[in-house]
Amino acid sequence: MNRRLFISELKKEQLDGSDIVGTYNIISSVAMRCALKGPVKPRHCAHYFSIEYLMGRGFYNNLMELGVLHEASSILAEKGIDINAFEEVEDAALGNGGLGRLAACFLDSAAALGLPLYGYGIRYKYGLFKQDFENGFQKELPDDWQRFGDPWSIRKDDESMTISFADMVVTAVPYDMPVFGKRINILRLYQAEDSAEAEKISEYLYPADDTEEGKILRLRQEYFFTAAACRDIVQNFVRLHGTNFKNLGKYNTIQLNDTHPVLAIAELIRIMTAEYAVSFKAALDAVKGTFAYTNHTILPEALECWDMGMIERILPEIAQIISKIDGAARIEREKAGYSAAEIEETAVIRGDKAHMANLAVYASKSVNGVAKLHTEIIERDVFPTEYKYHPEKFSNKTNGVTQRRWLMLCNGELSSLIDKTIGREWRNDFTGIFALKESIGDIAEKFIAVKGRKKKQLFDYIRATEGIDIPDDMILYAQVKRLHEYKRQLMTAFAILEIYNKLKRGELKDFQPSVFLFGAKSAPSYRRAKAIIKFINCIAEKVNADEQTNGLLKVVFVRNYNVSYAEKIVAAADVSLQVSTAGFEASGTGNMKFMMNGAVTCGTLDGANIEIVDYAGEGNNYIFGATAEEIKSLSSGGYSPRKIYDEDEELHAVVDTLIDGTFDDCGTGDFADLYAGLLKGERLDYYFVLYDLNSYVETLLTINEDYKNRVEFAKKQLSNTANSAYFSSDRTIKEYAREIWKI
Ligand code: 26W
Repeated sequence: MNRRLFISELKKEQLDGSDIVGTYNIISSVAMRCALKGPVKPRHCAHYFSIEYLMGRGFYNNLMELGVLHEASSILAEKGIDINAFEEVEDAALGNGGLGRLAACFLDSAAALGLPLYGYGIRYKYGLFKQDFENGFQKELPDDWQRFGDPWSIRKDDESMTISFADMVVTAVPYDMPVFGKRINILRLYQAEDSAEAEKISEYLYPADDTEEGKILRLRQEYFFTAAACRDIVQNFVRLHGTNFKNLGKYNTIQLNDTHPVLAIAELIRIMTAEYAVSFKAALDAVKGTFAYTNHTILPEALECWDMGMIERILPEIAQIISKIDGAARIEREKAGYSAAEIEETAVIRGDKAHMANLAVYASKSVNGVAKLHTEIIERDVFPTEYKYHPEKFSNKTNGVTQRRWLMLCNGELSSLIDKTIGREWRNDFTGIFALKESIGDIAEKFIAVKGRKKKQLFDYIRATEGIDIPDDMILYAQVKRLHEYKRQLMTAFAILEIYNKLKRGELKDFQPSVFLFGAKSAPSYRRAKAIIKFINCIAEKVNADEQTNGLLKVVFVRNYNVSYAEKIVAAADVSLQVSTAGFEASGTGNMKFMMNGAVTCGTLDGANIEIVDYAGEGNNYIFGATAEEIKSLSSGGYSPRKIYDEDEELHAVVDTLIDGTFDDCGTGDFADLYAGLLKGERLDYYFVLYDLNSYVETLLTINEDYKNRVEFAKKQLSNTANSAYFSSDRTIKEYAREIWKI
């Protein structure tokens, strides 16, 4: 980046502080002009295929990565403009949550490490909906993120591609978004054009796939971007290496982010066989050396299976190739001695369904989970046969998050405290953060002041945007993540009610004032998740209004939780709530962001929580609840939530608030349905909410007790920061680059 050029260019601009949008576009465009020497794709690189990228706001992050955030801030100040004014600008929310945000962190880390990693995805016109609450219920509003312009992307008309479906032809127009770091990588997002029908393909993120046309639209999305990306990669390969596709995997790896881009496997074969006269066998071999697959969840509904009939209707050639792959796999496995049952269990096509995870596993050179426990589960339970015959394919790559956005950018105060304590080297190599360890006692008081400042900033923001007043000195517990039953926000709601009832009965002497903060969006079609949002909003209303206790206990559900909100919350939180049913959360990544910013984890032994506690120490975190092993054995029979409900009157009372009129679900019947999910029907309390509730409440009360010794508690918090290097996506990307991509 030519910083002098940026500074001299920016100074020439006429900036009008009252025109936030105009100024935002000018600054961003100047930065782009100065930064983009037009990075050349190297001969040997890795590609990341993801149907979502949760990039968040680019402005501050990009200026920071370009090393001009400070200069831009002072130039603007001279012109009477506060650089924080651009907080108005929307996030680029082209993703739902974990898997999409991970993709963004990976691109950031690869660029920072100087590794060539090129992202491919879809440029949705409307990203993840904006969330509002109406009478406590979630309302979805369209996210018109391009309203402020999109100065950080460059449209490349000359590199457009024609993508053919049986019933329509679509133009894929690439928009290149630079990813700044030691090298500049590119996130290439395709926009569908050429007809109203075509434009629908890139109009909305994840169409509601509970309808037939929703499913077809999603299938079109998955083929649309992967076909364009494959063609781009093949064109580059042929230009650099000719048409000897045996070498394709030597110079290119394509990392598949979950099952959504798996059609790329068939498409790449189609391109080689249809356009370069490569034999199916040779194309299949080339593909096997090129793809790598990451699994991000064991939830059955996420392991996509597509009707072959549906694929045949819009992508007949692809359907044919999938059938040929299925045939080749069956023959190969029979020769390798798989039993008939094993051949069926691992089949690419089972019945009339294309099993995308099995296709990915068969045709990839690498399969990885995203945390140690998750990888054990996919090896043992999800792909046991493939693991038995090809263990060398499987590996763990524990997730990570970029400390540049999730510590340096969002918590400048803690970052400068670290600078003053151990110098600035940790900013270039995050493993240096470990040096903080021996100074924890010396800087505990300073850390308390920093945490207090971040809390005050957050509470001021909440007061201004939510109209809710939170006293600065409250212990801040945060549970911010997508709303899903397995993440158990409902269990936190019950725990809060139990604590509230104990306070009302005067049982909790010297209780440290506490505030529970929730942030979560529910999928629009997910009834129970939306019911839990309403339930928590009812609890917040009741608890916050109770004069007898609201000096001690508050509940806040912030609206439209997104990446920028997360930046404020992770910096301010004292306690990170990570309470998923053990065995369900593949990894979690919010847990790592809180750890870096000096929060203790109150959590179950699930996903990366296990590794966080390993690194930061059991004594510096608060673990409770059933283990994955216990849950697995309890799930096979013998668990009676009704028994717990009948025998524990405090628990009974809080669960009954769902049906005893304490709270009003406005006649939707949603609360009764939550109650039924726990105590009626076939899958009783499927996520073991009642099983873990009491140990959860005990753990929260222990935290409250420990917090009384604020300095000792601060040392626990700081120990988490000092031991967080492993959870940087820099470490994760180094593992992918060394062990899978060989770049
Ligand atoms: C509606 C179909 C569907 C269902 C689930 C699509 C995608 C999913 C997954 C939950 C995708 C996802 O975001 N998984 C999350 O990936 C993160 C990054 O690896 C992990 O940290 C989270 O544990 C995992 O839930």
